[in-house]
Amino acid sequence: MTHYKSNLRDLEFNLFEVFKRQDVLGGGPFPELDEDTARTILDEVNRLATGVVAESFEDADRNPPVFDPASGTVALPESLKKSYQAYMDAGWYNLDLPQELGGLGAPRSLVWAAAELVLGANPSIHMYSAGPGFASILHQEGNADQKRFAELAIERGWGATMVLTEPDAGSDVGAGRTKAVDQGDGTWHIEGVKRFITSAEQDMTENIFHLVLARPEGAKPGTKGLSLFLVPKYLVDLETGEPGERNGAYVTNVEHKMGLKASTTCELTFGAKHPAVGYLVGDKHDGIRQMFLIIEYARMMVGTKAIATLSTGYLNALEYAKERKQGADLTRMSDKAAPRVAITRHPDVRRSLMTQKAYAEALRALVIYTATQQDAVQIAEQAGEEHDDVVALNDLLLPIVKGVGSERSYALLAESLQTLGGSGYLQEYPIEQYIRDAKIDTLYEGTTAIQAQDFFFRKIVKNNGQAFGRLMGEIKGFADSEAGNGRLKEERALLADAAADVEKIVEVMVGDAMRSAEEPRELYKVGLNATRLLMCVGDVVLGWLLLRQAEVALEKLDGADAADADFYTGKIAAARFFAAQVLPKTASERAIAQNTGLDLMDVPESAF
Ligand code: ST9
Ligand code: FAD
Repeated sequence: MTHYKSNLRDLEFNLFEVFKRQDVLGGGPFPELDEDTARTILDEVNRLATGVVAESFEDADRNPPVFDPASGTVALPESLKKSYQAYMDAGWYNLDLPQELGGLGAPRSLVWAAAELVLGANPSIHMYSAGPGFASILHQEGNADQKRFAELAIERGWGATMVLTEPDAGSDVGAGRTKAVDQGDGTWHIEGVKRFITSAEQDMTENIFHLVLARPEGAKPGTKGLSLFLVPKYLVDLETGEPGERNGAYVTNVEHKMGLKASTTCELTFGAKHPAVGYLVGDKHDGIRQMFLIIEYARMMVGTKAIATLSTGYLNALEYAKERKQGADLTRMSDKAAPRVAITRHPDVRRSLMTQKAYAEALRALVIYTATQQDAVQIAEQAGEEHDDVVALNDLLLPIVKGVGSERSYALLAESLQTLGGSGYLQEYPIEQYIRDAKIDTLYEGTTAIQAQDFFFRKIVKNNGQAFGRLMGEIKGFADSEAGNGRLKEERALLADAAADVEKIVEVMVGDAMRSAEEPRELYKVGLNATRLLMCVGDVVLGWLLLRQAEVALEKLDGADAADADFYTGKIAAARFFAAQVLPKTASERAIAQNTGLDLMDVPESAF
């Protein structure tokens, strides 16, 4: 038994009962992957995840990687290496690689369902195993030599990193000072110091390649002056594939962190000892666009990691609550001889457990729903059909997956811990580690504030509200429909009210943004409300997805066997609970947004 409690039943419910992935499997770009094969893959990944992958989760936290400053190397704990090797040997990193690179080219809905299992079991294993994925982006964007490099990287199992952050360039990537000097022979020398680089050193792969944003001498300021360079740890003979000379990119520090300790977070120094040779990706200066191909994937990964952790946190809490007896039933509180009951009988524990369940399952549905947009992109690309609409919807959903997924999961993991009382605080149970490991999800790959601004300015305003309008149209259409056949009527009304609230918040913010053309300070109001909007839209989307699940569950409840009946009853209960207890909160958020003034911006810093 490991710490990890997966929820394969719910993943399959989303894939096959709600989002009907069997309709896209077996055809189009996925001719060889039918529903049975997809279920077998998930079973197998689940077996690995709950077994050997999860096995090193605690040990690698208590005995984290050790950095040797003299050699700039890191020794990972043996337990983690075993989990990594078993996962790589099983080959499931291949799921989303394109077929031309030896992958399965599976639909993204299946890819992210499988990813949830690994990310919930041991997130650093998923991150260390990202080399082939990075290589596929290099293959897509690179020149002929870089394509060859990418093929070698996959064949030989090299690790990889994404390298943006510097001490003075975190959220503000465009402030980066790392320099690229053209050597005139097709190579560049990279000079500078990057920090917080995940997986930049480890002792599990024969090579590591860094994808680095650096500014060519004389290039313009900001993100648009950055170019993307391939900087391998060891230079490679492209004919033989053998790593040769050590390149001048060295890890000069490994951070000591709150959680996610198994994953190395490194300072990476270029060109201090000897030149760090880099190759301009695709021979063109288009770095920020190229890097965002990786960032978009990584943001989806971070959101999925967060919700996977909440789900196992909830299931651990639930198991404990069913066993733990404490106190009498509330209705017999004055009867000192009344039998002691399991804490699941206490209304407040039920409130907490159902909040955890509703969010964990709604967020899982959000990940799979978003992934179905990515399936649609894969299908349209193969058919050569126009697919701008689906891309825009996927883009709109990404900050919700990342921003809302990470914030809600972190907050609710505290509820999971609370369910265990004082025991939750002990390392005997996994929840304190879940909380420490999940905090990073609100921070890296763009903090929540950055997700919120991306959501409003880029995904709503720059898109002229088109994707947002379509999403809200679908939600309002559902609210007005007969979904649930009369049995979800009140919940649909609550959804309609909440949808109207978020539309009003957007209207207020667009008004503020427009007025800022005349009065620049009005833009502060947008900044004050951006995270509020993201979280409110998140709740509306989550409420809608739970009600869609409840609609399916209501249809299937009659005639279901005992286990399924419990599952579907839980679905309906979670949707009703969320509609009644969470959705009405958008009304007060709307009132706050409408009343937002500039007072806060006028408070002197010295008064804080
Ligand atoms: C990090 C890593 O934190 C943590 C974990 C690592 C784990 C590694 C494993 C991950 C797996 C990866 C697998 C590989 C892939 C597998 C594939 C499988 C087949 N969307 O608004 P502007 C672009 S890393 C798309 O003016 P500013 C766009 O090109 C560190 N593109 O921005 C745009 O031009 P245009 C993470 C976007 O004011 C251009 O940027 N750090 C988007 O110059 C400029 O846009 C961060 O995330 C977007 N949403 O800069 C930094 N947004 O407009 C957070 C921008 O012409 N900070 N572009 O199209 C930000 O995001 C800032 O908002 C900023 C602002 C830097 C973009
Ligand atoms: P800052 O940008 O200084 O932000 C500080 C605070 O100010 C935050 O609350 C932020 O939301 C807020 N803030 C900043 N700017 C604004 C604004 N314009 N509007 C509103 N609020 C704002 N980077 C990589 O390149 N590669 C990696 O592999 C990688 N892995 C990481 C792993 C770990 C464990 C950690 C901790 C970080 C990692 N990072 C990586 C860096 C990570 O992406 C950054 O930490 C993150 O983008 C935030 O930057 P910062 O830490 O400099 O915070």
